[in-house]
Order: sequence, then structure tokens, then C-alpha cells
Amino acid sequence: MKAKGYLLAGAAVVLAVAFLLVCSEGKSEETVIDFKIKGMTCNHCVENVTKALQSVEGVDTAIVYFEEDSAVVRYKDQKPSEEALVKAVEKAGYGAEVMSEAGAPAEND
Ligand SMILES: [Cu+2]
Repeated sequence: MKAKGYLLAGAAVVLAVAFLLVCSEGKSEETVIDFKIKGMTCNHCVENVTKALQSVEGVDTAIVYFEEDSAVVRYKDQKPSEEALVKAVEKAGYGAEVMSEAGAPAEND
């Protein structure tokens, strides 16, 4: 039966595409920087901080968590300057601190 053959071919294509999608996702070298954000009091603040972070060169996406007073910045090729990110947030009227991977404030002397 020809129809069965087409069906099998179709299933193979679907599997191949799904496989490629999974692979490309694993390959993308997206990395994150975590921040502690200070001074946010409402969702408008969240928007301000998000925009400030996203305005910095190299930032792919910025997600701000109001309840945790934190933000996660994702970047791809070139790591954005942490100093530039902190300054952007401060310029918007809030405080920002880079967190270490363990979630504790990064040491700075
Ligand atoms: Cu606000």
C-alpha cells in the first residue's frame, strides 16, 4: 500500500524535525547572570528594571521577578558588562547586585 509508505515517511520527517529542535536547543550556548534588585514596589518598577537591563548591549532577554527582588539576564554570544547592567538599573532608580552562582551576593572588595 502506497498510503502506508507516505505515512511512515511523514512520521520520519516529524521525528527528524523534533530531533533537530531538541539538538539545537541543547547546542545554543545561552548563559545567565543573576541579579538581586532593590527598590521595586510594583509591576511598573518591574517594567522599568526589565527595560533597563534589556537596553544593555549583549543582553538577549531580561526577566525580573518582583516577589524575589531578583532578575535573570540571558545572553548568547558576548557577555554583557555586569557593571553596565548594574549602572543601567541604578540609572532607572533601583539597586542591583550581581549574585554568585550559588545565589549568594557576589564578593567584591
Ligand atoms: Cu513601581
